[in-house]
Amino acid sequence: MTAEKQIVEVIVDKGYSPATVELKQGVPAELHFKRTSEQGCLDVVHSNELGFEENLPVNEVKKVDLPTDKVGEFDFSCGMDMFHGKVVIQ
Ligand SMILES: [Cu+2]
Repeated sequence: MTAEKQIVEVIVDKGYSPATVELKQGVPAELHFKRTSEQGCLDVVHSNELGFEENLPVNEVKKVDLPTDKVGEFDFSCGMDMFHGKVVIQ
């Protein structure tokens, strides 16, 4: 049996696209953040609920492992909490 993994690319450019990421509970998951513009405060993405904080250099893919043990909706945002995205685990 091959290990299943959920990988979702999130483009960071004046916000997050997609802004909502849907994942299955209990299956390992990775977000691949790719920032494509120089806009200032999007250079950091973080989530207290999901327990990560990453710098996002332009045009580099930053991989973030996500816990998927709990069902729910979890916010992530830019460094200044102006732009928001969310992860929905079900
Ligand atoms: Cu911001």
